Amino acid sequence: MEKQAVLGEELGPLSDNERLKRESNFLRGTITNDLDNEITGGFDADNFQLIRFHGMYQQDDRDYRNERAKQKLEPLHNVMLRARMPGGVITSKQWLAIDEFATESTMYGSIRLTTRQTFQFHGVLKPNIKLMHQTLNAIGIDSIATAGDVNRNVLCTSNPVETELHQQAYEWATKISEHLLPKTRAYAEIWLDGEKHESTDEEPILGSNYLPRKFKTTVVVPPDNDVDLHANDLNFVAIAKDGKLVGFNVLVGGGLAMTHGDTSTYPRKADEFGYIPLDKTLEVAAAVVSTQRDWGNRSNRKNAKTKYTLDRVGVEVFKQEVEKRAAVSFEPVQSYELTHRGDKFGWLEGIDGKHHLTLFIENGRLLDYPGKPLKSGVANIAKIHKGDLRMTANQNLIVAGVDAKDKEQIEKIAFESGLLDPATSQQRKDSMACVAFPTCPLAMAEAERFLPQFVTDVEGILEKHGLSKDESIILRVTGCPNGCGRAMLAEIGLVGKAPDRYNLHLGGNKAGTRVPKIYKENISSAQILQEIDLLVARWSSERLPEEAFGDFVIRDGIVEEVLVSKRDFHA
Ligand code: SRM
Ligand code: SF4
Repeated sequence: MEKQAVLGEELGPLSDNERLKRESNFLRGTITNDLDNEITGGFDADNFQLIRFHGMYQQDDRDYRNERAKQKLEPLHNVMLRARMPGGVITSKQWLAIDEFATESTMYGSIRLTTRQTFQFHGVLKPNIKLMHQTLNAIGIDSIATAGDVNRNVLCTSNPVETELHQQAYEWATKISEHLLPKTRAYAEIWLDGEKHESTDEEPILGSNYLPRKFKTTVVVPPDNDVDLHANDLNFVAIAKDGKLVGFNVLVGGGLAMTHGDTSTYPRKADEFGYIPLDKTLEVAAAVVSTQRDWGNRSNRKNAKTKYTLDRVGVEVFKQEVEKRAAVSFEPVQSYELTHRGDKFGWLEGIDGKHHLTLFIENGRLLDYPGKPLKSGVANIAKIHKGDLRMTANQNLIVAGVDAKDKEQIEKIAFESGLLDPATSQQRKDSMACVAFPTCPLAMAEAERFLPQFVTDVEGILEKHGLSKDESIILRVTGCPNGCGRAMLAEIGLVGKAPDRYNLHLGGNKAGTRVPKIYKENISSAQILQEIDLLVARWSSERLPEEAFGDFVIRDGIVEEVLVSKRDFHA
């Protein structure tokens, strides 16, 4: 490749992650040695990072960390696994197998649906790791590239059978995922005992040093923005003619993470590059990835994502490079509108006469709770369900493709296990949190465990100010500024700073096209509730007809609108 002034590896000394990728022999490292080492439950420094490219993170339960340290024991190392499920589609048979593995072979026994349309197992001890991969492989699931500096699980607007267009979009999400996958055989060799292929690997798209940082892709079917495209590096927005997919608008450079106190980091919306016909999709995907591969910052990982590359080199320059590499000219963006993000709960009939039941799963955590056996409920549905299941980017689950005659039985199981609860408010359905404590090593404040009671308190505030039960505010909590719960696209976003301390952001919109601005810094949950009480009182009495909370706080000048993320976000 011709040398560019903007090459990412020329921006300063390479980060240590670049060394370990280079020395890893295409992601193999010495993982197999560590697997055989029974003295520790963990992986050594480089392998600790390398297992991420195979879809796993080393963790320990933070509730017990101090206790074990006092007893002079090493932390109880285990791994979290994240599966690769483009578009979140999983069959009933696959579900029953993952349910059994979670029950029998994980410390927590749960299945956790994520904000990126897949599931995680938490608490897998070293002796069970190979068993886990082999169990998944036997049912056609892998965890390749669901973490690490690669293209992650490709999202697709949920409920693809609603129209033919959704089905086509889902097929593209799968194709893009396959196209951008690492080609190394390391995964099969290490976890599936595959044959060794010494130094035959080539990575034509990702490169031998893989990407500078994680990379995220979506396929979106407007007007639904359930996948929150502005959180993603690369987005394909479906454009249809007569109900058939003809091409995509391409948007590049979204991302939500930031670091407290570091103004060189910020959430950023994706930029519109233009429209492409369908047959250029894979070329454009590869060209965006390879441009970011070559130009992304390989010195400072805090500024390494595509959003920062775009701001460093300029959107036009990046776009022209993509055009050159993909041999395509972006046409003007075709008209589209994003209006909402929530899932459509309850039953929905598809074009093919099949029925789809969307279940609300609080925080995406499937476990058997006293009087609410949620996880068994889904397993019992899977035992009789002939269609498939779909995980949504809002951490919910769709029982898809149900025949009319099976509806009653499925609904009965859902009611009896607490998966369908008529008392669930719209506010709860529109609230979401990341995992945070006890498993996330980066958590600064509670999120998943904090959300249920917090929502109850917010429900009380809405009721007190006379808002109807159908009204809600998109409320998201994220235990640190990495933003996994996508608080940086919420109407009210809480970003963890320390135990029971959060930054309070206001002003996102229903469509997910506006980043909320900081309103109060480092306050307790009790103070946040007081603030919400005051704000909801004003919203309820002063708003325009149908005006959403996020729109009201901006119109009323309570916070300023974030127009250009970097400049306005920190101003
Ligand atoms: Fe995330 C790191 C959980 C979606 C931005 N994320 C983590 C880790 C793996 C912590 C770590 O690095 O050790 C968390 C594991 C917690 C646990 O115990 O399970 C974690 N992220 C999650 C999940 C499970 C949250 C959830 O409640 O569902 C989501 C899994 C998605 C998936 O299936 O692939 C998840 N993470 C997100 C999102 C939202 C999205 O993609 O739509 C974001 C913000 C969007 C973005 O990328 O800008 C996000 N996670 C991060 C970051 C910050 C990246 C950055 O640009 O700096 C980190 C930390 C890092 O990469 O250094 C992170
Ligand atoms: Fe962990 Fe922070 Fe992500 Fe929450 S936002 S899961 S606390 S990394």
